[in-house]
Amino acid sequence: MGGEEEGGDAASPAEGPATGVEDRRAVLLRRITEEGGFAYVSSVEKAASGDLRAAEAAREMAWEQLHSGPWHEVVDTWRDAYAMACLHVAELRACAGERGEALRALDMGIIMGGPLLRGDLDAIVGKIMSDQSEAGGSIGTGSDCAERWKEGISKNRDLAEVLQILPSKSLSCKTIVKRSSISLEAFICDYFLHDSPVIISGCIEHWPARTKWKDIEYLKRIAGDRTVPVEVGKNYLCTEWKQELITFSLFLEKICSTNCAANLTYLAQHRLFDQIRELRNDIMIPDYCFAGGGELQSLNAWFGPIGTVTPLHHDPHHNLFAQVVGRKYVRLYPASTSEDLYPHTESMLSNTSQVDLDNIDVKEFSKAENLDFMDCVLEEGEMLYIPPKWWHYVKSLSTSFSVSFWWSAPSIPSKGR
Ligand SMILES: O=C(O)CCC(=O)C(=O)O
Repeated sequence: MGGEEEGGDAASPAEGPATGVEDRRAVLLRRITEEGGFAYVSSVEKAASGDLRAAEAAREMAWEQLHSGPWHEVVDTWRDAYAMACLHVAELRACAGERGEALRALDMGIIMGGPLLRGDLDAIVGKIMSDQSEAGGSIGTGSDCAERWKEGISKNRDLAEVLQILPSKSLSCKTIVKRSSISLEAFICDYFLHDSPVIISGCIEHWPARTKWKDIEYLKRIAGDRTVPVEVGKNYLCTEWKQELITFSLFLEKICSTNCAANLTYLAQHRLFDQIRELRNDIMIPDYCFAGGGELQSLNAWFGPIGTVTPLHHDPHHNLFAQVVGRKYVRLYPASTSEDLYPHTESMLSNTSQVDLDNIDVKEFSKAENLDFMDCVLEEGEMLYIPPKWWHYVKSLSTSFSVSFWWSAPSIPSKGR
């Protein structure tokens, strides 16, 4: 995994290595001064001598900088500045016994902040979490929620029921090949080099996640008080769709109480395992992700109730998509069909199709209607290999927790079949 998590030394060579937390903070304050952030620096200096209001003010100033333009244009210095202000807020809140507020500030620093102070944020999270477990753990789940949770992950709808909630023509064309625990060599020769999708079963039985993530009390205990980003709404193309930051406990309750598509809460494409180390320990990186001698780019969590939809889109990386809890329907179209899938024209959405598979407008998108695709119900314990640029649409058929492993590999001419 990338060094960005370690909060290591990001000082420029001229500044020399900044090894301790005080050094890192001093280097950063110098850079912020160079950026003209005098008011921020003055607030942080007051925060360092115990002034919580000044710490909050510094955090607010850095937050404004993060939102002053497109995210990719925000300079690392201000992302690091945001993390530093979060650290001050968290330290002062923790001293005042406000554990929940302190954890929230730390998670905000982890999610939105830069890499320089990442190790420092993680260290304080670790300390607060271990103090809590010594003091006696978290609040239990109400029996209603526990019942609904069990039903959500265990109820297996039959095919007729499943077909009712899937796009038309689902499971009627070509299904994706399924192989059991194949060797890395077979994966490379038969699928990876041919840009060919495959379902691999029997490879993640030993992951602690397979049992632990079905236990709502376990999830609450290790992550309940942590703040996570979630998506709310039918899917990211809908106008009422929004993103929120909520505690993991509240998110689990929302999974138990979800009953309408417009209100779905989905923890989607989030680097949860960089943020919550205990969850990272429950999974392993499959050897298949080293195919092509490339580099692992990211591990993302996809966790939500029945009915979540990720609209038809493609990604630039190889993807091994592990279905850890529950089942999902996945539909794939080869990269070569791009033109017939009417990608959005604005750059932010150019990897997403305008075609709504749940309700195809055949007049406007006539070429999409009769395109060949491959699909499957990805069952618990299976992994699906999605080659780069292949279009995919995903719908959950139960409460579902999946992990995607994205990796890049030097481009190797694909061998068509
Ligand atoms: O599970 C989902 O909802 C979508 C997964 C996905 O798009 C991906 O792994 O790239």
